[in-house]
Amino acid sequence: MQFVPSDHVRAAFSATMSAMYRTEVPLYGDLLDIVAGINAAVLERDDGLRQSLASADELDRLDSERHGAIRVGTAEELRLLRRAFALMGMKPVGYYDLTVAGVPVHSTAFRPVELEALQHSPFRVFTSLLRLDLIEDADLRREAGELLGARRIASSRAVDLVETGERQGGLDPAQADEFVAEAVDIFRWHSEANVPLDTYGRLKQAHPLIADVVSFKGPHINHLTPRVLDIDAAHAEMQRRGMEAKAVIEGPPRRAVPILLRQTSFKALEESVQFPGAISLSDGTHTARFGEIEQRGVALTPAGRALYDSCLDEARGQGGSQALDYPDRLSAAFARFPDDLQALRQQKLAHFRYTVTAEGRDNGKGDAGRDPERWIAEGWAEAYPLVYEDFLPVSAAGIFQSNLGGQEQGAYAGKSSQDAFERALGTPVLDPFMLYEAIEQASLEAAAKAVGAAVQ
Ligand code: OOG
Ligand code: NI
Repeated sequence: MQFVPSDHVRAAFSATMSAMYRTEVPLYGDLLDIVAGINAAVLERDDGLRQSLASADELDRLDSERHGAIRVGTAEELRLLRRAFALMGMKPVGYYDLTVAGVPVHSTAFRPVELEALQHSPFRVFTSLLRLDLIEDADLRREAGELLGARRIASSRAVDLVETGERQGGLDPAQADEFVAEAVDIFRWHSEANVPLDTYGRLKQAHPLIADVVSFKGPHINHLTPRVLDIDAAHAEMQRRGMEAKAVIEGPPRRAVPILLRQTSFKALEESVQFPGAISLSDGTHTARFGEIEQRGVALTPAGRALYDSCLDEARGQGGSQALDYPDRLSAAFARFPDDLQALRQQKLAHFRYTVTAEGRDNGKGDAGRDPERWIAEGWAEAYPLVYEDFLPVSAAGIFQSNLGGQEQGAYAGKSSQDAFERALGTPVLDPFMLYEAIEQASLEAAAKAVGAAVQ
């Protein structure tokens, strides 16, 4: 049997989700327009960027690139989604503990991990698991547990198709189409709540996120985020259009060489919800879905990340991140972070991928040495920054908070629990740093061979 490559299933899933979300949240369509306009303008005025994106095979992925975010209630739900995402070539990468920011979840990102897969369709889903154990009120905790235990987020056909895919080692074209439709359905918005209005109120009092997860039939997608090449322009355009954008852009400041990830979002929409009651439906509202735009830069090594964290801490330590002078403080704190490609490479702060030029290939006989800086200086090789494919915990906390209508909350007491998360997931999460390192090393090996470096 001929199976559909998992990269194609993921691309279809990403496109279908985007189409669905566009009808559910029309403002998302506006974000896509903003991003398309800015990306076209940036590529038009910056030919160097266009050429380097084209040579790095990144131009094509740009238009379809996005991430989604969902929140699940139980280990069973998380495991089922892990299996469904696996059929789309997405694996759990990284562990994010949001309890330190007062949000009762911990999370991972399902995403493709290999270079070719990322280039084909870099879709990722930030997936959070509710930590019921952090609900203080024992009765409410039990009630929430029962509600979650009783719901089924996927149709039985969706579960069948996951099992079929696992058994066969893939899905044939008809099965893949049906699987994509069933999988997208899991993340649809349901405007009828699962619980009466007063239960919703009690859950919301415990934490708005608990109400968002427990009160509905499934893990509705709460945002889909396109990738823009100039987030400052996007942020300004959101404000110009009267969208309620966040006060500041999350992440690093604007740089000549963008690093990691910068994000901005508009406030969650107030949506009407019908709550079942003893006698009749009552009307209420809920805020869940919002819009976000992001700019992705180069992935940092552990040393680069440590420097990033220390610069960020410095800026945040001098006063809140919502203060008007924050962008200036942020830029000042990052002055000690090198801001050109060569320095980032030589100081091993960021990850690169090396490809050999035609000249380098011709050279491929003598001993070119093992030093990629020499290959570059001789014109034998080129280095491309590896795109950061993951998320940032401090930024994620800021995004959660601004969209739960909440103020910054104190941390939940203690117990970060990667172990418990991995037990719920049924597998360890992958270490993002190792994935970038593997891509860089593989490219170095291949380049070394091609330029005729001595075999070690
Ligand atoms: C996820 C928030 C985190 C990001 O881009 O950092 C996130 C959520 O609100 O469920 O999406
Ligand atoms: Ni997001």
